[in-house]
Amino acid sequence: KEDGIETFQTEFIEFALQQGVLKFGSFTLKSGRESPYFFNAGLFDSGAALFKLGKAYAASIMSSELALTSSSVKFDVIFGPAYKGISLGAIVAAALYADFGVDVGFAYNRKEAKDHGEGGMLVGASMKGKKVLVVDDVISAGTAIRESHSMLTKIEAIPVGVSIALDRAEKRALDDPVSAVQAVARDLAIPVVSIVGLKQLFGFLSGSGDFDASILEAVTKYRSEYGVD
Ligand code: OMP
Repeated sequence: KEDGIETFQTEFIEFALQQGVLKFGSFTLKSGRESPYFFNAGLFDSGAALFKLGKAYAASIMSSELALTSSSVKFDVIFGPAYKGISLGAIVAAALYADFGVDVGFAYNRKEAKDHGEGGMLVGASMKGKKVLVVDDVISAGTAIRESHSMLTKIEAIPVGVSIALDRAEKRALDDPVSAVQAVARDLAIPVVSIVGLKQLFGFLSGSGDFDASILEAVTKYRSEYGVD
């Protein structure tokens, strides 16, 4: 660990750059903001990449308050919201077992109800009355995660945390004192654990020497406009 960044975090940023998951340029976000960087988790698109990604999520979860001991956790089931969260939730559940001996349930939802077969919107482990960890890719404004939370509450599951790869550490509105992730944690009263946040990402970029001054400038500007430390 150096400069407040853990080894698994540095490795994760290097890995995301190498995979082309983390890109610099000009991107329009779901919120409408123009961002100088974008994290496209869909480009973790091979067996090796998914294997490493699962390990990075598992490491971040086990080094957070979501871990009870070094081989047990505070949740019973992982929920992966459709679509992207489905594969993420599955690899995280498998990596928790492989690397830490933690065996939790896994469930996901469909976007459309099925009218035949087993029916229903949910697949996998039952979540009613169970402590649930939501696994997703990125939080910007926090819209997607709030939707998952209200769905879980409706089916009487107990959401106890959120695990994401990247916390963009952005305010929802310019006069917000807190980031969207901090607002989610406060409003839903659950921890949000990320593999990395914009702060670590920025520290990595500025310390590396591999990036154009223009990239650093654009990220610095974006961070001072929308970011929260
Ligand atoms: P919020 O619902 O605003 O928190 O946005 C989260 C979603 O935005 C993610 O699940 C992605 O679909 C998308 N996104 C990324 O994947 N990567 C980014 O770097 C930024 C976004 C985004 O549009 O904000």
